[in-house]
Amino acid sequence: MTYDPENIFAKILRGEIPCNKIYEDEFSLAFHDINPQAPVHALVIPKGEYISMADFTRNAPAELIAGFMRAVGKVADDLGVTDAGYRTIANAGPNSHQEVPHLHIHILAGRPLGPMLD
Ligand code: DGP
Repeated sequence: MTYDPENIFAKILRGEIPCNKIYEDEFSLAFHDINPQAPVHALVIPKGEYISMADFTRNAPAELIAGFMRAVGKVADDLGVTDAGYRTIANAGPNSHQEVPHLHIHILAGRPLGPMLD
């Protein structure tokens, strides 16, 4: 599968469509999910053309991988959910119901989330 530069998160990264931004640095952008599944539902995406976690960890430079993962933890801290707890999810491929083919980590928090697969 090749990266589709017209996917919605690529457009957000290029500033072609708006997002409700939480955090940005040279490696990543974080913003609120448009269809929140919990009181806190953020998305963190790497700056680069990566479809999935497998694509990212195979092909991205180590500095970008480290910077992106650091951003996920920082966003959780900045949102104030670290102590109460939160869930991170990165869907990949059809069985996961990945809708947007640009790697993104969901951060879900703000209520008890229940079992992993419900
Ligand atoms: P996934 O199923 O893992 O690919 O999740 C994609 C998420 O992206 C889904 O929770 C809804 C969110 N989403 C889709 N389009 C937009 C958008 O234009 N803006 C924002 N902020 N979120 C979006």
